[in-house]
Amino acid sequence: MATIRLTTAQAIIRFLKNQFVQWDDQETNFFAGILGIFGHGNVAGIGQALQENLDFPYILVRNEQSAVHLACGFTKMKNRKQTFACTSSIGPGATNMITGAALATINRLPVLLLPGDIFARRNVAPVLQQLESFSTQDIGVNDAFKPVSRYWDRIYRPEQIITALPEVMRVLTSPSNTGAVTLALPQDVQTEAYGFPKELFDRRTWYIPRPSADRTLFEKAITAIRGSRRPLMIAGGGVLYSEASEALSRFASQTGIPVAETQAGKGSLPYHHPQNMGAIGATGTLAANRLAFSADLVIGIGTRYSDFTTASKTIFQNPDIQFVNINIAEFDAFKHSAIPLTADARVTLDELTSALKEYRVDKDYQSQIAELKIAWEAEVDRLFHLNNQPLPAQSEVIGAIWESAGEGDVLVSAAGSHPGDLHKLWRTHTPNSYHLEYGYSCMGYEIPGAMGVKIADPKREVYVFVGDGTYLMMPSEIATSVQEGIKLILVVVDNHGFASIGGLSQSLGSAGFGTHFRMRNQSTGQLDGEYLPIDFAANARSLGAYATTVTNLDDFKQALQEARNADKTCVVVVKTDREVRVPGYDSWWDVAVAEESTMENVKWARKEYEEARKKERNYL
Ligand SMILES: Cc1ncc(C[n+]2csc(CCOP(=O)(O)OP(=O)(O)O)c2C)c(N)n1
Ligand SMILES: [Mg+2]
Repeated sequence: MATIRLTTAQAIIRFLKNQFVQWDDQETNFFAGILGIFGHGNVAGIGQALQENLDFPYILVRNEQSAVHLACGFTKMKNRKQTFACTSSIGPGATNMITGAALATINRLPVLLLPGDIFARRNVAPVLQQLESFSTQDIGVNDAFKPVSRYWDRIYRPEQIITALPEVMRVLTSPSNTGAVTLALPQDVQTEAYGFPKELFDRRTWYIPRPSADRTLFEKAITAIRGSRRPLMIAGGGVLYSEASEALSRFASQTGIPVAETQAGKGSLPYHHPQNMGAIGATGTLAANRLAFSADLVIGIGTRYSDFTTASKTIFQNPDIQFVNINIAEFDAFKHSAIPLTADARVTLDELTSALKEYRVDKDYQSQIAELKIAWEAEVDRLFHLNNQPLPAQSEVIGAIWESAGEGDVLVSAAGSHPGDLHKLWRTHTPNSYHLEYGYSCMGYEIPGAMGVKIADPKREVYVFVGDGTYLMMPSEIATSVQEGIKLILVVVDNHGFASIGGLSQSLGSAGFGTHFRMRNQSTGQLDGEYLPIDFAANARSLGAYATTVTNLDDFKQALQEARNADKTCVVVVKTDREVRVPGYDSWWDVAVAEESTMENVKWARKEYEEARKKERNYL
C-alpha cells in the first residue's frame, strides 16, 4: 500500500484541499480555506500545516465565534455548496466557537470546526486551560460541542482520520443532515506523523442529489391541492438552497397560489411578483397573515415552521387546514401532520407545475390576493416616508437604504428590532439579496456574517444593519474587514440600547427594565441616569473604517452615497427615534408572562397573554 507520511494536521489540510462538490452540472472545491486564531492548542499542529499549504487560504479573525459566523454567512450565500473550516486553540478559543456551531446547526449550514484539545497522552495534565473533570479523564470542554454538532468526533490517534474525514464530508454535504461538524484535535495528535494511505488524498467529488418525492405521496399532494380553495405557499430557506426560485415563480404564476416568505426564504420571489405576499408570521405582512388566517391548505417549501413563521401556531385558524410539506429533510417534511414530500424543492415544484396544468385558484381569491398586495405596498411606502421629527424612525432608515441599494446588493442582519421591520419592509429583487440570520438570531453575527457574504460574491455591495447593542457585542471584525479588503457598508442604529427587547418588555408589563444604555444613577441606584456617552463612529474609525454620524435622513442618504463610492468598510451611525415602531399585522408571538406579580402592569399583561394563547392550535 502506497503511503504518504504526514502529521495528522498536515493530512487533514491536504484532505480538505481535495474535496469537491457537484450539483446539477456544476462543480466546485468545497473548502474555500480556513479561519481562526492560533494558540498553544493549534499553532504547532494545524498552524504549522497551514504554513506548508499556503494555497489553502488562512484568514486571521478577531474572535473564534466570528470565524464560525463568517463561515456561515459565506456558505449561506453559496447556497451551501462551499464553506470554510475553522481552527482554534484549546479551552476558551474552542468554546468561543460553540455559539457559532449552534447557529450553523440550527440554520442547517455546513461548517467544519477543528478545536484544539488537551493532550491525548495525558501525562502532563492538567495543561493550561484544561477543564479537569473530577469523575473521568475522558471529558473536556470540547464535549460541549456535542449537542450543537451534527457530527462530533475526537481524534486520539492519527489513523482515526482515515475513517473520520469521509464521515465529516458525508454530513457536511448532505442537504438534509448538514450543520456544524466538529473534530476535536488533541494538540499532541495534531503533530504526530503517520503513513497515511495515498488514496486518502485523491480528489474526491461529493454529489449533491435532487431526489423526487415518493409517487404515492405525490399523488396525495396533488389531490389535496386540487381540492383546495384557499391554498397558500410558504417559501423557506430551502427554496434558496435548492435554487428553486424560478420553479416557484412558474408554479405560482400558473396556479395563482400566493406565496409568503419566512426570514430564511425571503427573496425567493422578487417583491413585485403578483403572487408574492411578503413576510409571514409574527413579523409578517397584513397580506400574508390575512391569507394564512383562512388558508385551507399550506404548501410549506423548505421551511422549519419556527414560531415566528406560525406566529406561535396562531396564524392558521381554518379548522380544516391541511399541510403539504416539500422538504429535503424528513424531519421537517413531517411537521404539522403534513403530507410529507421528502424531496428536493426545485424538482418537486417542476413536477407540481406539470401535474397541475388545469388548476387555478378562483376569481374571488385572485382578487383578494391582488387587493391585499396593493394595500401592503402602500403601507410600505407610508412607513418608508413618515417624516418623523426630530430623529428619523427606523422604517425610514430602512427605506433610505433600500432606495440607495442596487437590485443585486445584499442586506445582512440578525438580531434586534430591525429583523422584524426588515422582514416586513425590505423589497427583494433577486434571490440571496436578503440575508437574515434568524434561526439563532445571534447578536454579533452581522459583521462577520456579512464578511462571509462579501467573500462569496464580491461584486455585490453588502449593507449590514447593526443595532447599537449588537455593535458593542462584536465590532472587532471591522479590523478583519480592513485587513482583508472586504468592503462592507455598516449602518449602526443608535437608539440607546435594546429597542426590541425593551419594546417586548413594555408589552409584557415590565416597562423596558434593563434595556436602556444609561449610567448607573447614584441617587436611585438604578440604570436610569444619563445616556452612555458612546461614540460609535470614533470606535469604528479606530478599527480602520471610515465612519460618520448622522441625525437626519438627508445626511443619512448622503452618507450612504459616499459609502457606496468608498474603497473600504464604511460605518454610518444613525440616531433614530426608538419609540416610533413598525406595528404588527394580525400577528402574535408567545413569550410567557409572569403568572404571579405585585405589579399591576404585569397582571394585566398576563391576562392578555392567557387570552391570546387561546388561539394556539395543534395542527395534528
Ligand atoms: C447573543 C445574543 N444575546 C442576547 C440576545 C437577545 N436580544 C435580542 S435583540 C436584543 C437587543 C439588540 O439591541 P440592538 O442591537 O441595539 O437592536 P435594537 O433592539 O435596538 O433594534 C437582545 C439583547 C440575542 N439575540 N443574542
Ligand atoms: Mg439598539
